[in-house]
Amino acid sequence: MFKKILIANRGEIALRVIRAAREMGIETVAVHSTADADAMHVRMADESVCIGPPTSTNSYLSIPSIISACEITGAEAIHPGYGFLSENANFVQIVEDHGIKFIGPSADHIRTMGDKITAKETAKALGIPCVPGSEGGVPDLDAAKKVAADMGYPVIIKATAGGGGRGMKVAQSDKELENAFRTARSEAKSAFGNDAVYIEKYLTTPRHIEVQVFGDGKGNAVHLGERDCSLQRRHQKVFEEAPGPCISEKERAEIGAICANAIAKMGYEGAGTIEFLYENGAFYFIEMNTRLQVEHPVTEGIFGVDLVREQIRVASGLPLSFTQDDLQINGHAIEVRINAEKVPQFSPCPGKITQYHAPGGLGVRMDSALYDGYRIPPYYDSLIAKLIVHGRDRPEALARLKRALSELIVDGVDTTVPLFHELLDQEAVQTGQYNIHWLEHWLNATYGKA
Ligand code: MV4
Repeated sequence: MFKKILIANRGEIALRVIRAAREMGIETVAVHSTADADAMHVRMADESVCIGPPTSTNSYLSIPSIISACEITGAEAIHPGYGFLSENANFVQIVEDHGIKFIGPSADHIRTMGDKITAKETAKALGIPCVPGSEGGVPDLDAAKKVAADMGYPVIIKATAGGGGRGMKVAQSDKELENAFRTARSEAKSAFGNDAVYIEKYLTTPRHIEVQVFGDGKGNAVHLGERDCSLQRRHQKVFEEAPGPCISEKERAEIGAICANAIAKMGYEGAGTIEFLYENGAFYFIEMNTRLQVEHPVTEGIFGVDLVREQIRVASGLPLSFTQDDLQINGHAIEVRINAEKVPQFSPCPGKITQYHAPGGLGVRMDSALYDGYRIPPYYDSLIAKLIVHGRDRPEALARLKRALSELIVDGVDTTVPLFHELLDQEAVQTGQYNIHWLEHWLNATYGKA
C-alpha cells in the first residue's frame, strides 16, 4: 500500500479523498492555488504545496506544478478527484512516465471513452445497448440525411469530442438537419478542435440513469447498481438518487451484469460510470465517465462501501474488498448539490460565509469544505456542499432530506438551498415521476423563462 498520496484537487472532493486515505493510514499531500491558501483541504492534509496563481489553468490544471509537488513531497500516487485533470489521458501518461501511480484507469481507457464515437463503438462491441444511430462518424450532410431517413426524425447530432451535453444539436426534419449539421460541425471545430460528429435517434422524454462500475484492472469487475440523475439544469445535475425510483430489481441485475462484464473484458481499473438514457423500459448507452463522480455518495449510502478506499486499493494492486455477491442494496439515498448561486438565474455568488452550521443526525452526510468565516473564491466551481441522506426507503429519505435542509445554515452568500425546499414540495419529486426535462420546465413555469 502507498505511504503517501497527493490529491490534485480542491474543495469537498479533496476532503473526501483525504478522509479515505487517513482511515487507511496513508499520508496526504494537498495542492492549492494562492487563492486557496486558507482552504479546508490545505488544513486537513498532512502537507501542502502551493502550485500557482488563482486561475485553474495555472494551478489545478498545471501538470508540471503537480508533478513537481509530487516529487518534492515524495508522494507515490495521485488522486485526481473529479473535474480538472481527472479525465486527461495526457496527464495520466505523464504521471506514469514519472513513476507515479495515477489512481484511476489507464490513459488508454480514458482516451477511448473521451472520444464519444470510439466510446460508443467500444460499448457496442462489448454488448452494451446503444442509442440507434450512425455507424461511427458522419462525414457530410448527405450521409447525415441517409442516417436520418433510415431512423426517422427527430435526430440529435453530437460532437465526438463533446460529452456532458456540450456540442449537441437536435433536428426535426431534413430542412432543420442542414442547419443543425453545419452548426454542430463548426461549433465542434471551434470548441474542441475536432469537427467529427455522429448522429443518434433523439429520445424525447428519457431519464438519465447511470450505472456505477468498478474494475480491479486484472479482469475482475462489479457493478453497484444505478443512480437516477434526471433532475438537471443545463446539464448540471442538482438532485441525484439511488436506487433509481423506476428501475426494477430485474432490470438492475440485467443492465448491471452487462456493464460489469464489459468492464471486466476491458480490463478496466478503478471506478467508472456508464451513462444511459432510459425510456419505455429500455436502456441506451450514451457515454462513459472514467472518474469518480460527484454523486458517488448515494451509491456508497445504499451499498455501505467506501468507493475512494476501493480506488486506492486497486491502484496499489490489491483486489476489491467485496464481490458482486457481497453487494446488497440497503434503503434509499438522495444527494442535493448546494451551490453558491442565486436562484432562479443560478448566477455564481462567491463571498464570505458569515455563519455555517451543518445538519446531522441519523442518515445524514454533509460533504463540504465550508467553515465559519470561509471566503468562497470566485475562480472555481460554485458547488460548496453536497447533502446526502439515507433512509430505509425513498419516503424516509425524502423526509430526512427536508429535515436536514431545515437544520442547515449557510449565511453570507446566496445558495440553492431554497430551491430544494420548493422542489421537495413538488409531486413529481415526491413520486419520482420526472424525466431529464422536468426541472427546466418546472423552473420556467415557476420563475418564468430566463
Ligand atoms: C441524448 C438525448 C436524447 N437523445 N441523446 C445530454 C448530455 C449528454 N450526456 C447526452 N445528452 C443527451 N443525449 C439522444 N440520442 C438527450 C440528452 C439530454 C440529456 C441527457 C441526460 C440528462 C439531461 C439531458 C438534458 C438534455 C438533453
